[in-house]
Amino acid sequence: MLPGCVPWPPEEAARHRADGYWDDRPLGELLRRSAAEHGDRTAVVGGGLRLSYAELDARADDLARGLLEIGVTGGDRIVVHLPNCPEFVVATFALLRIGALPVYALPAHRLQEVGHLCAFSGARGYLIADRYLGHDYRETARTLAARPGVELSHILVVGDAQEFTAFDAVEAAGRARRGLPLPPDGPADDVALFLLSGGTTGLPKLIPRTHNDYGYNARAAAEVCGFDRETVYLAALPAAHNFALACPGVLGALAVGGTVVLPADPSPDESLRLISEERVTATALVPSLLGLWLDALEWLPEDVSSLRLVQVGGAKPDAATAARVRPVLGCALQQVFGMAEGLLNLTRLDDPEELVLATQGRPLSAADEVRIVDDEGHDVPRGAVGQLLTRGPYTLRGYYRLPEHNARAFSDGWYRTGDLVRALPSGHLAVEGRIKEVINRAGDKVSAEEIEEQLTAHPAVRQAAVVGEPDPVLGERIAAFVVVEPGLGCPTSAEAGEFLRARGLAPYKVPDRLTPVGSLPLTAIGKVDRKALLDGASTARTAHDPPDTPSQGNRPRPGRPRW
Ligand code: OOB
Repeated sequence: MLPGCVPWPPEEAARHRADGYWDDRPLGELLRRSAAEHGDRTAVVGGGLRLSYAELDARADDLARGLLEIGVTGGDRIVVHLPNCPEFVVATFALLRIGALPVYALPAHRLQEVGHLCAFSGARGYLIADRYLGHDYRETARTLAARPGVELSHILVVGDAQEFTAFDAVEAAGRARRGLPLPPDGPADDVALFLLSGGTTGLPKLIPRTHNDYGYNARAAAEVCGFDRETVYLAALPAAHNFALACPGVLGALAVGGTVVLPADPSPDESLRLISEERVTATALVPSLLGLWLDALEWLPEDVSSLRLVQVGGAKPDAATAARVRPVLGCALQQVFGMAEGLLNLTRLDDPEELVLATQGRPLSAADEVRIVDDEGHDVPRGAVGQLLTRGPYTLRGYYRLPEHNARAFSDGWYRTGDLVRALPSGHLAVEGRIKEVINRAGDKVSAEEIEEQLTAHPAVRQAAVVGEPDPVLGERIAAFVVVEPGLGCPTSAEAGEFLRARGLAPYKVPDRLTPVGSLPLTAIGKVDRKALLDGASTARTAHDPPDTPSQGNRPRPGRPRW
């Protein structure tokens, strides 16, 4: 096991093998098997390309050999910062095949997040697109490369590489070495890749996912969703996120010989166009994006009759939006309550409609263990709300290199999710809230602590507290309360946003609203009382942000969601 990662206890690992959950096959082989079986079928469509399984498999091998040639080796961490494009898939399998570990950054991440990921993971490589949605990733790479503590030996660029290494050139070098053997696979219970946590602490934590656990995750999710070689999966959300990567997502579709369609941008127009052109059968959305699709379909003439399944997750959809899926999209809705840490809950295709509409699903695996506990850690009576704890064959046993945090977040292998849920007699869970200090803004998880730290870096801000307040479109929006340094003026929302973006913070983390306060309310034990701030905010809003004032900040406009 890679140092800094926590393995499953040997007896549990043995049980997961004996019960058939772990198959001891490396993830890089998933594509090899599908290529052997479905070589001529289309694996990936995107970026103007249409790759068969045989082509995709060969490109992954070429890149693997090219990476070895430039000195990338097993165990190296490579931060993958790509939008949804065929190169994302090629790179994923190439890295897996040489035992290098992808660390998946989201396309919206900027210098702050990527700087942390590179330094914390000890990354040797950074893989980017040249530009995407107006952002030049080479500028980020340039700044990063000059930073102390970041040791990037390889910066690879898809597109115009400028002074960096061209992805295409590395692949071409590998193509010239076709036939040379690739290194033998490592043990399948070792780490295959890193996902990012939704963020309860200041900066994203790294979640090690092993070949065995992630392979099972993708295969089992594909089975529950009825994926097969006829499946055409549209990755409308970033493939770097667990939902679109393996729940069942890109990996689940490729495992069964289906086709993965990668849109050029996340707008509903592009996705809906592709659904009609490629006869897409399944996709995954966050509730806010689903809302945009449903609205867009009122005026876009696209034919979505090929759709069989729309998964909705990442945040809880409101009942009215969930109920519109079948009449407007003409397909089944599936609610998915998942987390990069592991546990996936899904409604089943044959569940009664009331469970599909009103719950966030039940655990994927018969081997998933869930407990719902009160503040003292005692199991609540059936049907009562409590914190969800879980362990199982694909839920992590510890974050990467965070022993102190792990001591709090886990007990006896149980992961404390920070989510408040209620169980129905059927075993389905309804998400009722959360105790972790995370804002779920349109499915993007934002750590309150991280934004507070960033805001206090502003010279005029002495203290800051950040809370999520209800928003009809985003689910929650980011409200910041700041205590200003005596004698200095409070920055406006727009100025604070400008300041944070200039510091390299991902745009989706910029507060939607900023309110100056004389002091921060405290709880009895002296913590910032976020509930009091929220309650006060509903009154304060009339004073600072009348409802007819267009919202400052970064509310996504229809047609340009952040995901
Ligand atoms: C997914 O993963 P993450 O890691 O970005 O976020 C996990 C957190 C959960 O702990 C929960 O707080 C929230 O996001 N969440 C939901 C939800 N799905 C996730 N809250 C309410 N209702 C839901 N349906 O978000 C994720 C990973 C895999 C599949 C789907 C979503």
